[in-house]
Amino acid sequence: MRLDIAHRSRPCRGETANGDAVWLGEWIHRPVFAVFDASGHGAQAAEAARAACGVLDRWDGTPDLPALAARLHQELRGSRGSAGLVALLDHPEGGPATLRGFGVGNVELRALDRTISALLTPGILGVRLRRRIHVFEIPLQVGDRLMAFSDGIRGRFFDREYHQGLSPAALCDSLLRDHGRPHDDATVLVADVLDDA
Ligand SMILES: [Mn+2]
Repeated sequence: MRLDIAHRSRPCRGETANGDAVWLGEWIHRPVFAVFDASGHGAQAAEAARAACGVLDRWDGTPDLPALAARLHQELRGSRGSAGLVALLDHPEGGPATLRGFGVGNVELRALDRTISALLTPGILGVRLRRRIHVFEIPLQVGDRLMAFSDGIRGRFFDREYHQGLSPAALCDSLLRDHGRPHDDATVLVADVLDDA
């Protein structure tokens, strides 16, 4: 099982610096994606989002999500702070595939045509975070479509009609065009779950 991922991000109207950011990587053969939405917008927000991505760049790949959340919280101290969602595809040999992750603050994760329970933890990385974060585990099937987005994307776009014929990249473009709020940085990441073949 693998993920076909596309993402788009743009700053709010009147800004060149983007306080949202996407990070993609691989930890010990597990694909990982993250979306950050730093508080506010502009240069300081962009700095916080960059700092969050830097933490992931330096992470050694240990799939310990509470430890990663704690590290993000610690390293973002003194910055504007950031909402963030981090998720990885766990696919043990012969076992079921699972998307495992956490979200702090307002970065949502939804699936097309099915309800998933990607429960978020309230707080702001770098500003306030409860001791126990919620780690979600979502069983995945080939054909699933996942969407992670910052609060600069709003609206109802979870019915199949809207998605008809759209690749992950085309869907990202459509969502920014149709559902992006002009006065907030906006980011969307789409991941289709595909067979290895
Ligand atoms: Mn935002």
